[in-house]
Amino acid sequence: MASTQSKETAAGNRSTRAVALVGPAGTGKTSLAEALLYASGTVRRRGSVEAENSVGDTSAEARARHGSTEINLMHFDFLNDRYALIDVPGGTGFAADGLAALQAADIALVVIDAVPERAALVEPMLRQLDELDIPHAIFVNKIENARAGAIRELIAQLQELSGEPLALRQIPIREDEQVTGYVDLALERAYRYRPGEESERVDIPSGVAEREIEDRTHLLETLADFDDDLLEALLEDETPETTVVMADLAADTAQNKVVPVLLGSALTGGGIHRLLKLLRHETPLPQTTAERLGIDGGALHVFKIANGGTMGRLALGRVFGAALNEGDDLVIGNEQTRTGSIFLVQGDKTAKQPAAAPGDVIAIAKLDSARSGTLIGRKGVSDSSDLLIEYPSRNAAIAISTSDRRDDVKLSTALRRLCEEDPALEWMQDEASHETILKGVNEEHLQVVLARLQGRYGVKLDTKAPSIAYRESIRKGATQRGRHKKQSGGHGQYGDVIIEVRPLGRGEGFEFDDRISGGVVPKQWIPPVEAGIRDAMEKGPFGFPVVDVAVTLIDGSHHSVDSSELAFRLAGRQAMSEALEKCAPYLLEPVMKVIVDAPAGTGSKASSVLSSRRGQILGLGPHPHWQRWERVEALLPESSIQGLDAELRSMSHGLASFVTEYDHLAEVGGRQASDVVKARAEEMV
Ligand SMILES: Nc1nc2c(ncn2[C@@H]2O[C@H](COP(=O)(O)OP(=O)(O)OP(=O)(O)O)[C@@H](O)[C@H]2O)c(=O)[nH]1
Ligand SMILES: [Mg+2]
Repeated sequence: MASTQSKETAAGNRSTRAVALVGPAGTGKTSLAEALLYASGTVRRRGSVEAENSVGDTSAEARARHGSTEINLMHFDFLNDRYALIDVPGGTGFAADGLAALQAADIALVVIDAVPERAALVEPMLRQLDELDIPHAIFVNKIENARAGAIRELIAQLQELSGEPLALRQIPIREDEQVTGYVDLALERAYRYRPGEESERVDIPSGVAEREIEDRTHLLETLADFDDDLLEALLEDETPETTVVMADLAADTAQNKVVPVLLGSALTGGGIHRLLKLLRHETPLPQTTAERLGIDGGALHVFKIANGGTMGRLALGRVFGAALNEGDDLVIGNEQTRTGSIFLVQGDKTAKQPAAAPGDVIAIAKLDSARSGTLIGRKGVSDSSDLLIEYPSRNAAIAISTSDRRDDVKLSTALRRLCEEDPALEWMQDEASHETILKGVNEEHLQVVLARLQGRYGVKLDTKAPSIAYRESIRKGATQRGRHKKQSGGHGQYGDVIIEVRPLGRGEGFEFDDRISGGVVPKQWIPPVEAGIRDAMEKGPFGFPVVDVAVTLIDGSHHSVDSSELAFRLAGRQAMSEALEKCAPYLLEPVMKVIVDAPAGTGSKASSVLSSRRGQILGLGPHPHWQRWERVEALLPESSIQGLDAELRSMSHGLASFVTEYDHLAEVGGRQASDVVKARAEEMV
């Protein structure tokens, strides 16, 4: 079955297969991409992330981190087929960059460490691949360092986490505490790694013979679950043909029924050739992926807008259906547009092409109305549509301002471009605090965004923690007169009001009415009195906006010449400011509802973290949908969210995550309140 796929593509109907490299941070995805480019003869020298000369991770931020901060696109040819690589960052703050691209891949390679203790890290990705129904294989990297027994333990753990049965394809051969080769369980052949070269075939060492039989039997039984003929053969004790086993593996992987597991090393090149062969035989064609995505009639799946390179704005995407030529008519929404210049991308290098083959992953210039997460249609053939992509919640925020005010315009242009290329990033102008707020997935994400703002756009920035939206309210009522009177030659100013202030229930806001009779405050000056009262409420006695009060204008007086709108506004403001001081004001803080998802066994630790941050735990129990996970719900002051992400992750091997939403305002008292009020007073000086 797999070989027919390749023949079809070789016979002129050439199409490119797209492979997404995913998995936890630092497992070696970018290194593996490098190893694949090298093994396929695409690059002559194998660069490395450590030496900062890899094809991927070329941005200043990725180089500095020695880890990916955005997706890397690469491609290579192997035995007359073309493969596109989409290398997705593993870091939690950056993984969202690959979400839209991952959906367009024909297969995902989940790259993991050969360390059983870290198996749990891969669970969220396995779950996501299952939800999206993306065929995938697992590549156990850094195999040269695997300790004895590691693979056996790792497979047992992974099987618990995987929705589909695993098909372990290889078992390690060890010599002197080192993994030096493997036995291929499907082919029943042994190979010894040769650094930088294809592995050489050797005899199956006697030491692994017993395990080979056991694991091969398990592999065959797994495949037999989906193949009645094979099942029959096994029951009859017949040895199945290798071609049958290989065809089953290819078909079952492509349909996401089984998950093959391969071993190797991106560093030494061990197992890479075997991996290339798996990609050749097991990766479905783009037509299959188009069906999975419901793409009819061909389209361009745009998964990212890139503004960072030397080419200006580029739409990165994958071609489905027929080939795409420069100048072809496309449809985005109701709009028609033409395909601009087409480029193949190799890390930070772009090569112009007259046309893109089906399945190619390309960059297109001048597709101004293209957005990431869009399926662009072809004129007269297909419509465009938007993809549903769930981006992670933005749990970190920072307030930024330009060090030099002249950079303000540059800053807003840069922010617009950065948010366009990174949907996990958001910026807003906070109306109450007048701060420019950047919101990102976590602190690390924001740090990289700041580095990009300064490095790529040359904007020098000052940063601080965003202000918390404290409010104040009153405990009791008061009656207060406010008189604004000025006699300074010519026209004087005169406004005089008496107001009654009383507290309202939480969330009732502000009410104003009047009981003026006989026109002591003429009608046209009552709205200015209300405006003055509202002015005073912008900064109450503690310096924060006042909420939940009612005010009645009960009396006052005016002057036939000197009274004016302004005079009454100032009188209203003065009366309200003085009244509030007498009304026993108190401080309110925003409280958020927080939902934490944590791996089983860490839920109670997560709730202690929340309690220690003044959280009120609402519940701790099993996760409603995910096995082996727990969910903690709590109410937590907004001021306690800062740093929560890092703390929760550090107690859960990086796995716990949370979402928040505004819940209510709650009274703050004691030391806490006086600290806030003091800080506010200093800020207002
Ligand atoms: N020993 C050993 N080290 C490896 C191997 N592959 C990668 N590394 C090292 O692991 C580290 C991380 O490699 P990367 O390729 O950057 O990992 P990544 O998965 O792309 O990481 P993120 O982009 O942060 O998700 C680097 O120091 C690599 O040199 C391997 O096969 N063996
Ligand atoms: Mg990487």
